This record gives sequence, structure tokens and C-alpha cells, in this order.
Amino acid sequence: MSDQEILNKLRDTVVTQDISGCTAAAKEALEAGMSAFDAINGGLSPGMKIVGDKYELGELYLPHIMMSAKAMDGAMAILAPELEKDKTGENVGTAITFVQQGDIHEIGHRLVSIMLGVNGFDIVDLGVDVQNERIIAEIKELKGKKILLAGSALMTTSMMGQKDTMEALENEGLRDSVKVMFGGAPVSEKWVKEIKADATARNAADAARIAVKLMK
Ligand code: HCB
Repeated sequence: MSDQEILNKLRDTVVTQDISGCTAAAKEALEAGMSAFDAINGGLSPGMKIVGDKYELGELYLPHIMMSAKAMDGAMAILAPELEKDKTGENVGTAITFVQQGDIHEIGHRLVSIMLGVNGFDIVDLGVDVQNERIIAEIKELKGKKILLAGSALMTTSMMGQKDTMEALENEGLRDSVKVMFGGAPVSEKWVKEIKADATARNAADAARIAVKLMK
């Protein structure tokens, strides 16, 4: 099977909620010598994008999305340990990763956390639906360290919460002690500039590359 056929299989098993097929395709990808990152970025993620589009068009419903997410999860359980094998020895700082309050979309957040970890960050993963108070408390706890905040929001509503996070940092006098990167499907360069965060990234590999640069 060619690389493109394997990527199509990864994509299609996500779209059709084929849980066992998706896990099998992830194993096939590794056996064929494909990098875990290419399998995720070129196969699973495009599959999820199609699922989202079909949901919006009313062609798929919430239970379908949940099953697609489960299919992707199964494949990620095979692929994530491979990503972690590329971990660099150099420490560039501590990344506090989280999904904004009110938002439980965790797939992209987990991927970003893994890629930051692989690229030299110590990871403090606060998980999903995280309140600003928790973020502020964690920053205070880590005082003196080089800190990156890496927040995700997948909905336009939760994206608005990123503005509140920036305000909370200002109010607590902590803005200058952290670098802030926000991402997720609705987050744009324009939005990040507007709320005076430091950066955004379209995918987990870019997130890691940009984050390392921010810490220098
Ligand atoms: Co969900 N959902 N969903 N959903 N969902 C979206 C996000 C919509 C866009 C679908 C649509 O309408 N087209 C939509 C949001 C609309 C909007 O506000 N603009 C939506 C909605 C409305 C909802 C519910 C409200 C549905 C309902 O209940 N009626 C509900 C919300 C629950 C809540 O959060 N309170 C809901 C629920 C779900 C689940 C639970 C079924 C499931 C999540 C399962 C899970 O995470 N365990 C789900 C999913 C899977 C999606 C879609 C289909 C895929 C998201 C995903 O995992 N993408 C999504 C459609 C879409 O995004 N196009 C849909 C794959 C990952 C790899 O990409 O973009 O998350 P990513 O992350 C990238 C990238 O953004 C970047 O790197 C990542 C990796 O490459 N990045 C960062 C991410 N974070 C970063 C942080 C940084 O600092 C830097 C870069």
C-alpha cells in the first residue's frame, strides 16, 4: 500500500467511525515506515476536519463525532508513544497547556502538549474546561521559571475566554512573566493580535517550532 493510500485509510476510518479499522491503519502506517506525525497530520486530522464539516452540513450528528473521536483516540494511542521517542534533551521552559473554560475538545490540545514535550518543554497539563483562576494559580506556583501558556479553544464562544485570560494576567501583574500562545480552529493571527497574546499556530508541529522560538 502506498503512503497516500495509508493516509486515505486513516482519514476515511475517522470519517466513517471505523474504530478498529483506524487503529489497524495506524499500525499499518508505522509498519510502512511512516512517521507518527505524518500519519496524524496527513491522515487523522484531515479526517476530523471532514467530520466537522459534515456535522455543520447536517450530514453527521453528535454521536457520529463522538465515535470519530474514539476512532482517532485509538489511533493516537498507537502513534503518540512514537512521537515521544523523538524527545530532545534540551530544556526550553515549562509549558502550561489547557483548554479554555467551557470547552472539552481535547484532541488538538493533547497533540500540542505532546509536541511541546517532545521539543524540550516540561509540561503542566491542566486538561479541559479550565478556569482562569486555575491558570493564574499555576503560574504563581511556577514563579521564577520560563513559562509558556499554551491554550486551546475549538469554539467561538470559548475563544472569547482567551481575552479574559489575557485580562486576568494583566490584572495579576503576570503578563510580562509568561509567553502566551493560543490555538484551535477558530483562532486567527488577527484575534491573537487583538487580545495581545504572543502567537498562534495552525498545527502541533508549528506550535512547537513557534513556542521554542518564543522562549529564546
Ligand atoms: Co465539537 N465542535 N462540539 N466535538 N467538534 C467543533 C469544534 C465544531 C467546529 C463543529 C462544527 O460545527 N463545524 C463546533 C464549534 C463551532 C464553533 O463554535 N465555531 C463544535 C460544537 C458546536 C460542539 C458542541 C457544542 C456540540 C453540541 O453539543 N451540540 C459540543 C461542545 C462540547 C464542549 O466543548 N462544551 C461538541 C462536542 C464534541 C465532541 C465531544 C463530540 C468531540 C470532542 C472529543 C474530544 O476532544 N475528546 C468534538 C469534535 C471531535 C469536534 C471536531 C469534529 C473535531 C475537533 C478535533 O478534534 N480536531 C470539530 C470540527 C473542527 O474542528 N473542524 C467540532 C482535530 C484536532 C487535531 O485539531 O484544531 O483541535 P484541532 O487542533 C490543532 C490546531 O488547532 C492546533 O494544533 C492542533 C493539532 O494539530 N492547536 C493549537 C490546537 N490547540 C492549540 C493551542 C496552541 O497554543 C497552538 C496550536
